[in-house]
Amino acid sequence: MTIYPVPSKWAAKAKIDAARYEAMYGEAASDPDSFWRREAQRLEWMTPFTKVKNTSFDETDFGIKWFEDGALNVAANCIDRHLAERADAVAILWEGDSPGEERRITYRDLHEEVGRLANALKANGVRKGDRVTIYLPMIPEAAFAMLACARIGAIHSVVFGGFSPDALAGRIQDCDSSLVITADEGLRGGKKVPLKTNVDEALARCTSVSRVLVVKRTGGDVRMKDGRDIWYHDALRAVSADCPPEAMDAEDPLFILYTSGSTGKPKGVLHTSGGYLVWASMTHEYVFDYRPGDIFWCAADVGWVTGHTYVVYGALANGATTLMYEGVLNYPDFSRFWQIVDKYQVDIFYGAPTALRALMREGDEWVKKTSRKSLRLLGSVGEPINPEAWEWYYRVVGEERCPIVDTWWQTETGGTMMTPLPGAHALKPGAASMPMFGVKPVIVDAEGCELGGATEGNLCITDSWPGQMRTVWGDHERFFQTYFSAYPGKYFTGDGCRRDEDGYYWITGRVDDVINVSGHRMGTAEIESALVAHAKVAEAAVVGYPHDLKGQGIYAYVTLNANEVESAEVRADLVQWVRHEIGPIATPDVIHFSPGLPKTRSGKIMRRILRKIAENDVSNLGDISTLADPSVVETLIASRAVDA
Ligand code: 6R9
Repeated sequence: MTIYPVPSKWAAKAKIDAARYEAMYGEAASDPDSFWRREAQRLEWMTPFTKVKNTSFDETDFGIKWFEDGALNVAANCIDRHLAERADAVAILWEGDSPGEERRITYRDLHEEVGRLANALKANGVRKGDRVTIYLPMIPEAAFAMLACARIGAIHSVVFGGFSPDALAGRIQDCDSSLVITADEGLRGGKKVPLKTNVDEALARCTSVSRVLVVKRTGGDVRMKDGRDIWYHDALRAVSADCPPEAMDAEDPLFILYTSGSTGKPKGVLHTSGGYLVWASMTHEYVFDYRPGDIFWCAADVGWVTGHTYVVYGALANGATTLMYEGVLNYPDFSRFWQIVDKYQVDIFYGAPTALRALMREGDEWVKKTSRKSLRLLGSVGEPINPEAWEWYYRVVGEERCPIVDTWWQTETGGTMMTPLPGAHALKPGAASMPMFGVKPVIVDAEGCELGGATEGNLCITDSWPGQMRTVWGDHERFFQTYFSAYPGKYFTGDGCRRDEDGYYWITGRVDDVINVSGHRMGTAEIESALVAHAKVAEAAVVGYPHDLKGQGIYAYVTLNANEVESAEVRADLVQWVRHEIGPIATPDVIHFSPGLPKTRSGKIMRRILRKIAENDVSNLGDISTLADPSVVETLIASRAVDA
């Protein structure tokens, strides 16, 4: 394996060099109060805090509070604070789905847009603490909506535009949103996404919603329900732009974001105001070595946490110019990303391995016909990056000039937890590398014993950091059970991890029943419950398997009801069904008809065996003697070739 030392230019100029990393890491670990008191000054507080850290992962006095007696407003920190110096600087650079469509929103514009929308929310009955669901494409209004909620202290829940009406309804119901902000249609790669129609379908099941604001994006024909639906531009016209920001306690909720876990329905991950914004701002600055004036492009959708923290909150808290792209990587062609980089002279590009693999497959010419000279730093997020994709990113996209920050983190962690810092750490392709300030990782074995030195096991974090989620919306007990009960006193990430002889961390992937498909996180249980909801399905078991492009693919074992016949039509129907139930991101790659599933005598499905068969690694299935009917395994192996 090649190791890339820190280039001397970076060591000399970066905000964080090796010595500074050691000093800051050390201080954050040994004296968190003084470290975080200082870092929190990057924000403007309406009421200064006196207490810094008040956290415990132990069951008896469990609780997570940061800066608890301080007050601030997140939107004011992302907008108003910058007006004195940067009112005319561009806050959001928006590139539409089709080349040639663009918008430039200055901080002054942003202040006006957000103030007006905040007043419109109030005029439509939204109060501090109320929940607002945002179901929008990647248009500036998505950022306006998030910030308008933050301005008045409403809690936003952004639902990715690719989710189905069913998935949307579940998320609206779970947090009892009173208002939904959507658009007539989204636009991705020239194709229309029927957002408003999806909302209509979802709301047939949601009683809590009394208002829907509809942004006109495509002008497509949509039905407006009298008394419930209002055009966004009409709502804004009716109110003033002057909306003083609400003073929020540091621990007041900022947003809920639903994410998949290993069991049950998606969890509403709750983030609060003070700690989250300190973490978002600090990591955005140090990880990307952000400098004022940089054009920063995080290619994630705001429907995911990466979009929350780096398209919106971290970038705007730092007064950056954040690029927001509505479209996809191959429209009109596979050069699009790099054309956008050239068009706006992007300095920092942050994307997902699955996108890089898709681009890599198309050949270097698409990249090479662009300049990319403006790029200084590249980032990766969402899933482990395979060394081959890393090398391609480094050599072809970055021309060996741009360090790559491979940032490991989770919806739950609020922002980057591990990464190499470009001025401090030599790069090892595929390694999440080193912990961020304040992050104390440990690797434990199945019994929870901490393992020292070069080792491999389950990744836990032993102490709180400001960006940590505070609870699962509506289910604090589930929060504790999910993350703190497996290894008492520690936060369990759900990821496997290796530490090498240099102390570098390598994320090996999920060790629970969560799979990562194209950087999208999904619970196998969710897909299973969608499958069994189909009239012809008796039972289903879903596992991940290695997929060249997606990282992991979705492999579904399906047992049909006794009177049903396995056929290509049923298979196609099941695939459509899941797409309809959850959304296209959950499309099964393989449906393997299985007359029986391998189960223990107590009826537990042996997923380990199903994973092996899906991976086509059947030479070593381990002990199958505990199965109720071991012959099921032979049948599955024999039928794999036919189905997969
Ligand atoms: C930010 C985000 C979290 C899961 C996480 C892990 C995987 C994310 C990674 C990575 C290896 C990286 N993951 N970044 N694995 N290297 N740089 O993606 O949040 O959607 O909640 O997913 O993604 O398995 O546990 P989220």
